[in-house]
Amino acid sequence: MTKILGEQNIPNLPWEEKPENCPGPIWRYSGNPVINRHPVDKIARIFNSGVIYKDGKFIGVFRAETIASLPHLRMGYSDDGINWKIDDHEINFVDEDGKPYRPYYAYDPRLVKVEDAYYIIWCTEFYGPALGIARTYDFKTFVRLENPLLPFNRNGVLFPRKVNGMYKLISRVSDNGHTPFGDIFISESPDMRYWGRHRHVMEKGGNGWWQGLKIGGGPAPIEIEDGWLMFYHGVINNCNGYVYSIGGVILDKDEPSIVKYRCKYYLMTPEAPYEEVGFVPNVCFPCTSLVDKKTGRIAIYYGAADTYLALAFTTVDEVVKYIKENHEGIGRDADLGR
Ligand code: BMA
Repeated sequence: MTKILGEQNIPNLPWEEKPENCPGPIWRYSGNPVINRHPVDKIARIFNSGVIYKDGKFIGVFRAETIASLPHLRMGYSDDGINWKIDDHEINFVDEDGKPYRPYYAYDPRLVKVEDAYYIIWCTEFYGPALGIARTYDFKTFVRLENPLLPFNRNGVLFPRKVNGMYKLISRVSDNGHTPFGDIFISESPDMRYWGRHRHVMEKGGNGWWQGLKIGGGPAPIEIEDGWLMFYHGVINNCNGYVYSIGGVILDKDEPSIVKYRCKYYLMTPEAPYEEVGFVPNVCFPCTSLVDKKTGRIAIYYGAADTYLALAFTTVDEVVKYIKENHEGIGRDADLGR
């Protein structure tokens, strides 16, 4: 089995074996969607969301959209990662000086444990879309830190540990709207406050068209013996609009701005009815991958059609093999990117 570093044992990770007729390396949970429309009073949809395993249970930081279509973050709790009890209120942040802080909007949260703290990184309003970041130790007090990067920016993802003594943050430079471009960049910080040494990680494009318009980070990278296994989203623009698929890449362990292997095929693309039909059709948007270190099983939580939270499965062995066997070097991906 591919050696997995830095992850935990999750004996109750949601899981189903691969069905026989599955064409790709990722398969959908047969009970999808995990969270359906109108899960809580005055909430129309929950989709692109962060999930973490803590003390034998699952904690979610959800992208929830009100019935006025305003996105905000709210928490949920689950014993099995499938049945969720969702808060009836949004997360209340405080600033570092203890004053209440309420982002005008907040969406696409990633939830990452780094050292003994849990970080939420989301898209926030900062004279345009930019990355917001907050820290919690207990999921009761959420301290919003100052925005790490300049606008316009989205899809911020922290690495789960320091690399060469520095915290690492993936991001995707964007515009003020639905961004018809975008590559993945990485920045580093000694203290989660000052971010610099920005480098280019990987570019849109390649021989196939599925990631030809833009790409963006997904769940926090998983540390394996070959480097950092990372799922991301790739977007094609067709006659009906954008289509979001899930891609896979392995970044260099010590210098993650270098791509080692990148899969030329998508790992999963909208094909199920709940991915093809919804508030925004044809979207698979992964924000979480939970790994059971003992078995190598991976559960991926992804937003489906900007309407549902859905779940898919793979194993570290299967997906790493697939990425390596179908590697495509794209543009200057293998460079340091500075
Ligand atoms: C992106 C983000 C995501 C969303 C996707 C598809 O720009 O806003 O939250 O899932 O578009 O609408």
